[in-house]
Amino acid sequence: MLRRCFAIDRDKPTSYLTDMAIRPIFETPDPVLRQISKPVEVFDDALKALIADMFETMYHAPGIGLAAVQVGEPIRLLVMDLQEPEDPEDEKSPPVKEPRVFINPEIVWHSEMEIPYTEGCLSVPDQYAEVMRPEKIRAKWQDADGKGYEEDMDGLLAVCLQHEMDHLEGVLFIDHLSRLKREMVLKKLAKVRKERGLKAA
Ligand code: K1U
Ligand code: ZN
Repeated sequence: MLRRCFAIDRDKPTSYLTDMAIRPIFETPDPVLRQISKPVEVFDDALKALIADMFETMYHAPGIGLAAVQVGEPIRLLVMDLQEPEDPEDEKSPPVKEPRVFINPEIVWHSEMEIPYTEGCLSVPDQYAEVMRPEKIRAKWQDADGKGYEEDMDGLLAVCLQHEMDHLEGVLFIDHLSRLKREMVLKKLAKVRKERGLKAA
């Protein structure tokens, strides 16, 4: 079910922000997640409305990233907000909101050096596992108006962008695990789902 809500500033002439919705997130093993997403060619209000819905959906989940295909739209669009604590020394300090949109993203360079990070995914709910990825990347992308950007990234920003870009190729973080680890994660997921089903009954 979609929850409709109003924009914060009702006087703003941004019609696509006035009727944002939390969309259902597709979960593994749904074949929707295995599609190859198509490039975005039209930067219109419908695209901006989808972006607004994706932020609403990501913050509600909650998550730090979301690819359009996860809400059933196989286009090369993803949103992110790492929501890192204001004070890096104090995990409990309020998160800094930094919403970012990446359209038609490409990795133009990556380091040889790979690092591990314990990843999660809203399409593999409540499961976490260590994935190795290049430590540093240089990415280029477009914003919601089609303007181009290029940036060097590392840390969680680089990890999350690579994870979200995998979604555009129909790849999930569990695909990076050994068969044994992947089966363990999927078994745990099935157990959690069964328990939740029993609790809901
Ligand atoms: O489903 C997704 O693609 C979103 C995913 C992004 C991600 C997380 C960790 C490493 C790489 C990519 C998530 O947001 S999972 C949930 C999560 O990590 C989180 C949720 C709330 C607060 C902080 C983190
Ligand atoms: Zn994911």
